[in-house]
Amino acid sequence: MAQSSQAQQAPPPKRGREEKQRARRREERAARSPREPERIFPDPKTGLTAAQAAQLLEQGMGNEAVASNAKSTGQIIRENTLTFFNLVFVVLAALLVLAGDFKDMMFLGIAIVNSLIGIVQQLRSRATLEKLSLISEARVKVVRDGQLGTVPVHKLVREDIVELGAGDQIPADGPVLSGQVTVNEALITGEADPITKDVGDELLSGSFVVSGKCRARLDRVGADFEAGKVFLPQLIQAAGAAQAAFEVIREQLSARPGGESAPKAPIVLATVKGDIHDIGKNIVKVLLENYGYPVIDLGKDVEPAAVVEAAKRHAAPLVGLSALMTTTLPAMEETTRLLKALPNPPVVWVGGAVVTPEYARSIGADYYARDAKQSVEIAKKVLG
Ligand code: B12
Repeated sequence: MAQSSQAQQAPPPKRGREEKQRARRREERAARSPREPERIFPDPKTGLTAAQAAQLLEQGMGNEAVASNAKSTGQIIRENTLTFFNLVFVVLAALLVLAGDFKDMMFLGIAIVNSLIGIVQQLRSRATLEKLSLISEARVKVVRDGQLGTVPVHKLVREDIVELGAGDQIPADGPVLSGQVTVNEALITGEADPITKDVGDELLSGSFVVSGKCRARLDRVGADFEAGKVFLPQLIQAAGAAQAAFEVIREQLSARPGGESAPKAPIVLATVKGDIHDIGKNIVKVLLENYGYPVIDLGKDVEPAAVVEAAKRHAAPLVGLSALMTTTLPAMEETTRLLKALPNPPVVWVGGAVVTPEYARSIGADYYARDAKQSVEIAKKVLG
C-alpha cells in the first residue's frame, strides 16, 4: 500500500516524463482515429457479452500486438532469385545461347536448384518460428457473459474484464477494478521495487503480477498498449521462447520410439509458495517424462498444503520442490516438514538456483539435485 501511494504521489522525474510521453501518444492516436466505437464500461462481475467482444474484434479493437516482422513469401522468393550471382549466370547463359553453345549451360540448372533450396529453407524456418510463437502464446482469464473463461492474448478486446493473479503477465494497459496486486514493472519502467496496485491504479502491459489477485479492465489494447510502444521486454520473451522450445523438445522426444514406456508411480513436482519461477522446474519435468516417469506438475507458487494433498491423493513415492529465491526457502522447508510428517512420507528431493546440498540436508530433504540430469538419476534410484 505504502509503496503504491509513494509511487503515485511523488513520481521520480524520469517516470513523470514517461507519463507525459504516453499521454501525448494517446492523444495522437485519438486524433488519428476519431471514429472509435463508443465506450461500454462493462460491469466487472459480468464483463462484455460474447457479441460485444466479437463486434469490438471486428472493429479493430482486438489485442493484436505488434505486427509480425517475418518476411513475406514474395520477399523470400525475390531475395533468393534476384541476386548478383544469378544476374551473372543469366548474362552468361544469354551469351552462350547467342553463341549456340547449349551443352555448357549445365551451371544454370545448379543456380536454379540453389535458389530453390534457399527459398524452401527460408519458408520452413518461417513456419517453425510461427509454430513456436503460437505455442508460447499465453491464455488469459477473462469474464464474458458473466462467466470466467480463458482466451489467447490476441483474442482479448478493449474493455474486456480480466482476472489476474501471481505469475500472470499483464496483457494490455488498464485500471484495477477490484482486488489488489503487487506487480513487477522493472521491464517497462525500470522501477526495481514491486509496486502495489489498488482499485483505480493503472496496470502496464508487459509487467508481471508478483502476488495478489484482481480484476482489471483493458483500456488500451493491441498496437495501443504501452509495452508495444516502449520496448520488447527481452526477458519475458526469452522465458516464453524457452517454454515453447521445451514443448517442441517434449513432443519430439515422446514421438521417438522408446520415448514412452510402461507407466511408473507418479512424481509430484512444484515450485514452492511465493515463487513464480518455473523454467528450471519445467526442464526437470520434461526430462523425467522422457524417461517414462509420469509427473504431476502442480505449477508455481504452490501452497505447502496443496503439495501434501497431491502427494497423498496420488500416493506419490517422490516429491520434487523448486525454489529460486532466498525469500521462498522457508516455504520449501515448511513443505518438506509437512510431507515428512505424513504416515507414509514420500522421498523429497529439492533443487533450484538458491538451494545447496547443505540446505537440503538441514531442512530434512532426502536429496538435492543440481539439474535435470541429476534429478533423473535420483528418480532411477528411488523408483527404478
Ligand atoms: C527468468 C527470471 C524471472 C522471470 C521468471 C519467468 C518464469 N516463468 O520462470 C520473471 C521476470 C517473472 C521473474 C520475476 C521475479 N524475479 Co526473477 N529471475 C529470473 C532469472 C533471470 C532466471 C531464472 C531462470 O529461469 N533460470 C534458468 C533455469 C533453467 O535455471 P534454474 O531455474 O536455476 O533451474 C535449473 C536448476 O536450478 C535445477 N532446478 C530448478 N528447479 C528444480 C527443481 C527440482 C526438484 C530440482 C531437483 C532441480 C531444479 O534444474 C534446472 C535445470 O538445470 C533469475 C536470475 C538468474 N540468473 O538465475 C532471476 C531471479 C531468480 N529473480 C529474482 C527476483 C528477486 C525476482 C522478483 C522478486 C523481481 C521483483 N522485484 O519483482 C520477481 C518474482 C517474484 C516471485 N514471486 O517469484 C532474483 C532472486 C534473488 C534471490 N536470490 O532471492 C534472481 C536471482 C535475479 C537477481 N539476481 O536478483 N524472474
